[in-house]
Amino acid sequence: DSIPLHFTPGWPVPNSRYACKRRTPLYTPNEPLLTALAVIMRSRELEGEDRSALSYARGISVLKAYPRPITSLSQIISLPGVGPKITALVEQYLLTGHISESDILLSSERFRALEALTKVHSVGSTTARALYAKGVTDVEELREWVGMGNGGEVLRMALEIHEDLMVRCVRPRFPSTQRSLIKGVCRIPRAEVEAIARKVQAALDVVLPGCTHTICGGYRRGKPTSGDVDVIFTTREQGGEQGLVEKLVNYLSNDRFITHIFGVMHPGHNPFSSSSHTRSKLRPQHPSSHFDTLSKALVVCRLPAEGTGAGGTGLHRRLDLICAPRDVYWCAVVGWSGSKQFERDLRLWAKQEMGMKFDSSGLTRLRDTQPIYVDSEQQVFELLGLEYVPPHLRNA
Ligand code: TTP
Ligand code: MN
Ligand code: MN
Ligand code: MN
Repeated sequence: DSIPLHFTPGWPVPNSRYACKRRTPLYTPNEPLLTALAVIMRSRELEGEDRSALSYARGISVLKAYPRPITSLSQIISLPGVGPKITALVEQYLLTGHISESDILLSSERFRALEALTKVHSVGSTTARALYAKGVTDVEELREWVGMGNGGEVLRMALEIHEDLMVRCVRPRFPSTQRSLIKGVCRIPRAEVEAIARKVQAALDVVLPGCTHTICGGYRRGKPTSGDVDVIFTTREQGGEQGLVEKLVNYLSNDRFITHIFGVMHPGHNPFSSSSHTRSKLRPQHPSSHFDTLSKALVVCRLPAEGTGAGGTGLHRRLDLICAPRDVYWCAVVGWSGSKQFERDLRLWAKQEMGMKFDSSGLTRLRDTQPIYVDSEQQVFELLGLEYVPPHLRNA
């Protein structure tokens, strides 16, 4: 791979409050500082303090686009999105090498519990807080709670494969003292992401010839490892996608590649019909499943470790399969490539500056809800009045 992942000499200082107007490579020279700030942001998310969390997310994202080591407050004081709170925290960090609130959070029982519980698929921060209030403070206690007949099918499944998804590896960017806490999901190396996508494409070739796909998410932004695999696919003919997600999931389940199905959804189809309404009330949905109206399946897959030579490891892996109609395919690709902050600001920019609505299910004019069809990724940026930003510079 030759994707450039670092700042290069002469890189400009970020000057826009919109992440989609900035260029942000994967690696920052200010990693320890940004990690400490991210702990506070995460705590705000876990506590449901969404406005505060978003404000941290914005400030951290702007600092992530700062191309040099931050050694003095004067470097950051006039950056957009960096307010007095973050400035004070950076000041503390520059003086002491620590941010005390982060250190306190990292050793707080509540933060650790909420963080551990939300690592279980389908457990969002609201659920985690409710569980904590009932005395459930780790995944083992969650198992016991579910064993007593609580929770639904998705949670039961999520616990079943939790250990597989959470094996003993550790996110390397956290210092060793924090390792026992922040055990991330076992990340997926690029070669395995590619092997999983090949398997999906081979299945598409059988169930509906002519389909194409793009691997999106962190993989597309150049990350060496991914938390899951995000495969966006479309058909050769416009309108050919009816029933395709089901066919694909059936095929791959019969093939014993898909091992668990967290959900298959069509949020854009009859959103107000009584049946789909009832269904979404009964079944907990992945918190991220409704940020667009595309048909999708959130599943777990597994490529055997030996014999096939296909690049598998035998580990269970999370896989998102997203089906986009031909005419919104490139919107879907942009919308699922991230980063989360880049996507937030694309939507905000479209609305505030262009009078348009953008998300991964399409681009529309707000004034008359007229859909705008696109046939390349570059065109999405053009229509939004933005300079093209390649995926590896969208790590905002
Ligand atoms: P994710 O797979 O959740 O994130 P990721 O691929 O960036 O990182 P990871 O390696 O941990 O999987 O989501 C895929 C993309 O979908 C994400 O990059 C941006 C978009 N997205 C949003 O726009 N909003 C959201 O709330 C989520 C969860 C994702
Ligand atoms: Mn979760
Ligand atoms: Mn992903
Ligand atoms: Mn995903």
